[in-house]
Amino acid sequence: MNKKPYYITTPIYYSSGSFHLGHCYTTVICDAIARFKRMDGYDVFYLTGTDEHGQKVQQRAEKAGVTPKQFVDRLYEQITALWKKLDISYDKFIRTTDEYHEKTVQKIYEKLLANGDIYKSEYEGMYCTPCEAFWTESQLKDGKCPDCGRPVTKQKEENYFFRLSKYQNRLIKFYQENPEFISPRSRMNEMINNFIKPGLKDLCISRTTFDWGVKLPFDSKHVAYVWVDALSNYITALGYLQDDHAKFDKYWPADLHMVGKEIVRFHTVIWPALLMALDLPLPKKVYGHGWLLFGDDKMSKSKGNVVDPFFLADRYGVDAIRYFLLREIPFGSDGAYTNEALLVRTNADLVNDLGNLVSRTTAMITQYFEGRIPAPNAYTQLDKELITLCEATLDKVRKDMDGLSAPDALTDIFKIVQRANKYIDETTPWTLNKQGNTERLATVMYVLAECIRFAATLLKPFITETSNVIFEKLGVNSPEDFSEITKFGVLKAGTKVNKGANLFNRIDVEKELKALDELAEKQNSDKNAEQTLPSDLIDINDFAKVKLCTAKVLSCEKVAKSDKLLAFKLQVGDEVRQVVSGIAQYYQPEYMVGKTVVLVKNLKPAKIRGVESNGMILCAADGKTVVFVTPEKDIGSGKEVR
Ligand code: ME8
Repeated sequence: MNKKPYYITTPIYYSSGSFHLGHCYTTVICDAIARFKRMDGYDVFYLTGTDEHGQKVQQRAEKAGVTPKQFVDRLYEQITALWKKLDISYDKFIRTTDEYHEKTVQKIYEKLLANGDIYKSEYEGMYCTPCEAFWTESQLKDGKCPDCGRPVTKQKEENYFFRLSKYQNRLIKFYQENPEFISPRSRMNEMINNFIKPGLKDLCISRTTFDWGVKLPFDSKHVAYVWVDALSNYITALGYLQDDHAKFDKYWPADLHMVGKEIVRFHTVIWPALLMALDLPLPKKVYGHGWLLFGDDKMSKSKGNVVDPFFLADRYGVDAIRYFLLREIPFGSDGAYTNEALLVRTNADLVNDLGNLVSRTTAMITQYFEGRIPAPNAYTQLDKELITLCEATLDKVRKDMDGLSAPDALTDIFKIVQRANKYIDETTPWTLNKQGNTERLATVMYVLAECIRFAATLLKPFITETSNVIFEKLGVNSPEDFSEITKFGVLKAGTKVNKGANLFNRIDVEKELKALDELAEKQNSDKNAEQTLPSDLIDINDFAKVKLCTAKVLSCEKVAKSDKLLAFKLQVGDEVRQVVSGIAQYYQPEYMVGKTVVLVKNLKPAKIRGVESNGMILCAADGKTVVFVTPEKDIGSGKEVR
């Protein structure tokens, strides 16, 4: 059977700083959607990547003393390690420095030019470098960037422009005909009122003030505007305008561009207009999710309030983090991160509800039925209530996920878990055991094991590791799709369960919060201590690499055809060494004979003016003169200096 294609994208991440928990939000949500759709029978293509060009990257690289490419390579390593840690199942990772992408961006510019959508003109505007965005005076907030609140600079350039204004009416018509295109709905009004109604201005789509970007094929003094470069990734990754465009033919238009609310404007105004100009179909939906806040502020590197996802995942497990991001924040709105919220949520849902259900059930099957799932007998009305709930949940979760609401989906899945826990209290299996009512006890155990199987199957897209562990405990293979959760009664009687360790360990919230505070305090004081140190300091291990010792000058002569160089024969303990030193202007050779000098002993040998030199004589210099360094008393040659 031919599966229906489903193309989902995250934004491509800026490669100009490190990555924090806020960044993980978009990616984890898309991952859950992608995994859900795959299990639900779709042929999914999930794209993510990095946005590696632009002035910001160039500036940061300069500051770090590396080339822009070296700089973005480092961040690429970091982000792919992060996605691996968080078990992100992307099908492709695109980098805007990939050659195929750069070439295709050039072709896109050529196409826009050929279609008359690009023209050259002078531009003056207020530019926010961190956001790589031009603003008009009226769009500024208190004279600053309306998105990030940082100062903007006036920039004037002769540039190429995209005829964005030409697409204004077509855009409005498209929004009207596709009311689901911008979601949630509130963001649609925001776009129309703030950007479209005041009138769309043509867009400056080239830059000359820096060169870390895609060169325009028709004018190599200009590089492509990063947003055109970046937005194009959604089609270049599929092979658009390339020899192999099978994926483009299959997956475009995208089913879903998931983006943070601050970049909805780029995705719902500029991107569709560019696609119209390229005569391509438009994506089906752009969803602008809310922000993960820290305190009242957006979590962001520049605000210095970031939470390190590596640290959290190592400390609490990847699924605790995935679960928190997917469950805690009402989808579409902003949500605050606090350590306490994470710990409380983990304890309540993962330890108490899910962990307890699985450990109680596997323990009871182990105790009462020698670890083998028993065959059920006649179902009671109570059992049927649970069976109906299980069989109805996939449809509910599917609806939740169609609305892209992971919190609702998880709430519905956990209804099975909570109902099953309550069922244990209602049926009191320990009493049935005492009464010797094995028949009823067997049915209760079977119902519980099936409830767990339903819940674990549905949880697979969300908490990937844990659901696999649950299947190991149930003694069955982890399913690839949802085909076996339409009907109750799939588990085979006699299957051997493995109780094993707890899924999650209970966290002592108060103690843990204190420990986290102490860790944060220590980190801050370490950071402050680091900040007060000059950046060129080395530590003792660096110094220990340099081996210094005393040496006695046996002979000294001028190096032929050189005004500056003297060649020394030095006694270094038992060894005699030849060393060349540039002090001929300051010392006569005969003066040096018999003197004790300090030698860098482990310098790699070098040939200076054809003379081999094995070490370096230490000297002090003040710009006018040079003097050699000598021990205060005679101590002999070959003695360590430290
Ligand atoms: O915008 N809470 O990249 P980016 C929730 N390169 N989401 C957050 C967040 C927070 N505190 N901080 C960041 C870019 N994000 C461009 C995209 S696409 C053609 C180019 C989300 O690295 C942010 O909303 O700044 C966005 O969805 C993603 O992280 C990447 O942001």
